[in-house]
Amino acid sequence: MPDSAIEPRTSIQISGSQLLIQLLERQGVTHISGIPGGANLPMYDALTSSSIKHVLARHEQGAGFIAQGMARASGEAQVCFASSGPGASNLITAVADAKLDSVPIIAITGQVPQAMIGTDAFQEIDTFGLMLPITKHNWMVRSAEELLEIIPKAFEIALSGRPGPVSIDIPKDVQNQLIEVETLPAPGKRQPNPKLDESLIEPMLCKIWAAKRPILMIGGGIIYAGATEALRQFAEQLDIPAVQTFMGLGILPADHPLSLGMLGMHGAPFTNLILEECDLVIGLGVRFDDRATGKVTAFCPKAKIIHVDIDHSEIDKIMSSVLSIRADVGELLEAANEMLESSTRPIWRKRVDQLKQNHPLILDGTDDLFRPYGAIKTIASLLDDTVNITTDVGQHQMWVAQAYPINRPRQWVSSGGLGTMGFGLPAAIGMALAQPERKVICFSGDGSLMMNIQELATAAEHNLDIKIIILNNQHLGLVRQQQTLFYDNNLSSVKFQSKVDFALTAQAMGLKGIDLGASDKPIAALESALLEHGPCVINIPISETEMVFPMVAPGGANRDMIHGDMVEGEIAEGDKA
Ligand SMILES: Cc1ncc(C[n+]2csc(CCOP(=O)(O)OP(=O)(O)O)c2C)c(N)n1
Repeated sequence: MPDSAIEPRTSIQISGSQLLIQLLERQGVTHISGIPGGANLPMYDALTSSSIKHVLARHEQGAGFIAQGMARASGEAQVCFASSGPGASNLITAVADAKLDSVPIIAITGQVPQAMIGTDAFQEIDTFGLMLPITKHNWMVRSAEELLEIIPKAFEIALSGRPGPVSIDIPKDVQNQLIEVETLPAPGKRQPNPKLDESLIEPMLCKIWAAKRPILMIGGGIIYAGATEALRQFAEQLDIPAVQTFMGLGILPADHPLSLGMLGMHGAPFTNLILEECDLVIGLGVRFDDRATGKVTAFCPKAKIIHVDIDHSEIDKIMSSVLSIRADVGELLEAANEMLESSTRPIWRKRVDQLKQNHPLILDGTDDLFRPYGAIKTIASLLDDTVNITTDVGQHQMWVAQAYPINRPRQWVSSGGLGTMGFGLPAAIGMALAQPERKVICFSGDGSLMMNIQELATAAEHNLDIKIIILNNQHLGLVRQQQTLFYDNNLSSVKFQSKVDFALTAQAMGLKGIDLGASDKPIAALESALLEHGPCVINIPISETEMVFPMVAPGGANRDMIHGDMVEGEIAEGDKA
């Protein structure tokens, strides 16, 4: 249609809330998770005439993690709503979690009317101040007109460069303000990355060609950049083995010949030992988190570091590099792949294989459904790579990271940086909403699930295809493990004295719940629960004495990892708190 045929938009009066919803629709938002309350009622009023579906969470933290699950699965920015005061403060943990794991969410909160700000009004809290240190950017909206600029900008900021959360606090009078709107702004989009300095690629490749024992350290930045194919080509052409960070699981399929699995605190012995010997680490989209590096001064003692990251504040923050490139890792790898001469490193590859054989990851009890690795391996064997995986936080999270074959990017969603118990279930809900064609398996613990268990009702309400597997040790297992290893087995407040019947709890919330411990044919019961559509809680009792090994003591060097067969006296005194 020629421009002249476009009808000029007749200006109409709309409220700030109606404008907000229209702007969100133009951004392509399909779902918003949240909870209404006094200070955001106008937003909910406007939502009833929108195409956007609302997902009524049972707690605002759940709403935040539902938005995160959608964002982590889709790579798109996702929105959650909360009211002022306790609604906003309940969102905080999910926003902070998104900041540490670079997840683009947009937290929109209601606020008391501007005239009442600072009066300790009912449900008044300084949301702007609270959100400031845990977001990429945040706003307090002063007039409805400002929304025309702020909403597109919020999407642009959340998605551009290193993704992350933003927050928008909207006082109730701004939501109710009537304004004339003639034209709506263009939706906010991911901005192009800063131009890649191509002159740095050749020096980088020269350092890599000159290295005898190089290792790729690959992380979440590669997944967020959509660069897994480029990475695979780069690694294969140069014949360089790769360690994956916790956030990078899935970049290379678990059985790829160059994959060395996860490094760090609960990495395989060979993975950490290979890093002791390498002479060059090429860090791609990683932030050298302490759970990955262990004691920084002891990390990769013989290696020089090359670091590529989109966020310049990560460069040389933890590890000093001999060469750093601030770039989108996908753009860099594609440009580098054009310039590659393929090479092989038979001697280094042989040494890597030798370390792999001599220091394997020992997964005890894989043939027993009622042991951690047995449960995880059995579940993996009954499913395929189409399923999405979320976890909560604790031993179960690390067992899954070690043993479940994560074979594609964005298949694996777990709280890495903040380590938030209560993440797994609402994140699974978000993944199921974003990708309803995929089944979601949420591995949880009996401690973590309790932290957002109310969202079982949300999963039931939407009949989502989520299976919540509880590796139930009747304890806060990972804390118990630390007390056992580092506090002379002085167990303090880690046992749940009263036993929760999770299968019955699930049923009470409107979904299926089974307890494999009470089943005559547990594997058959598991299989049938996994395969049928719909939400289901599957309780698997395990012993509280199960441990996740290897383990590097907090603050310790990766080389000093503690193994399952070490006896009490072998744990260094320095590792004990
Ligand atoms: C919100 C929150 N509070 C406390 C912790 C500290 N913490 C880490 S792991 C853990 C125990 C987790 O227990 P459970 O979910 O049962 O998993 P398990 O370790 O037994 O597999 C605790 C309390 C945390 N990570 N998050």
